[in-house]
Amino acid sequence: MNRLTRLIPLTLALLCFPVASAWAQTATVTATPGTCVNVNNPSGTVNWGTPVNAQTQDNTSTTAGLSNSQITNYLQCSDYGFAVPAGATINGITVTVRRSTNNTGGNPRDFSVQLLKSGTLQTTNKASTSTYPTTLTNVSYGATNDLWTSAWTPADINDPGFGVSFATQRDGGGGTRTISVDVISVDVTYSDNTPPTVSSIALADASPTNGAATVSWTVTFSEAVTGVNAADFTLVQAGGVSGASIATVTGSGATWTVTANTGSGTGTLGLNLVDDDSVRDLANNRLGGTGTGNGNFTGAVYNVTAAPCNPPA
Ligand SMILES: [Ca+2]
Ligand SMILES: [Ca+2]
Ligand SMILES: [Ca+2]
Repeated sequence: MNRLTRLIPLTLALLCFPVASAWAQTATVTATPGTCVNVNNPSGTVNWGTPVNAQTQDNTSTTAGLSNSQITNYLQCSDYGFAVPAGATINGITVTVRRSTNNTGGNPRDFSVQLLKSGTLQTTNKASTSTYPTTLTNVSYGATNDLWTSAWTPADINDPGFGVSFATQRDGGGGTRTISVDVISVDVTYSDNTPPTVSSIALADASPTNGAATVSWTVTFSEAVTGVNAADFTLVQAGGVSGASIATVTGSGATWTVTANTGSGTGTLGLNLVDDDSVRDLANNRLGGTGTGNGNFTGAVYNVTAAPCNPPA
């Protein structure tokens, strides 16, 4: 058998069996910090100006001016707002720093690139010896399978004290070099085999409805999901209510809002989620697990009433 004929049966086997479903589902989520501040670096002396400028990629940077062989204090960014689901396994962390120098003389470069766990500096330092370029450029540290020699739980990643500590140095003298950092973003890669579920479908408006033309429900899932739209819901009209219809479905992450026109008549109006497997978590697990119907949920019910008539003047 030549090599090609050996490969064909293997290729067909891979095409014919849904082996991927047996593998861990993974997701990579990206965030920018809610907080960036100066923190004392025992080896450094130079503060970062306007450190909040490192919170957003907008070509507006925090800057530090380094003369001779100076070292900066730590630019520490945290409060990334991650919402990695409980039960997930953290696989890797990638830090991306968008930085530049106004002049490459004296080799402006990293002093330290470290992670913060609950605000505590972790020991692994991924500083590079590469000279910064003169235009803002992204450089990444870590990988989708690199934990920086620490153990991480979803709670560690979601903690406001999770973040990055960054400092810069020069190797030589001559003039002052202005280092710029536009943003420090973080990617977290995790495995998640737990399907999302509906946690609640709650009334967002007053009941009885007292003549309201529209009412809304707040739909809360067990974790962030995508693929939520009007086709995932049915209205349950009872009593004398008729002609009700779903108007809008808005939201993101774990919290969504469904708004319906109340139609006409007096009675009750409920909202149910009907699982068609379109709703998935960020690791592509289907609502309630693979299969339609296993993620169904019966929501709260409004008493639909007309506004009371005003007494004659
Ligand atoms: Ca910026
Ligand atoms: Ca999940
Ligand atoms: Ca399902």
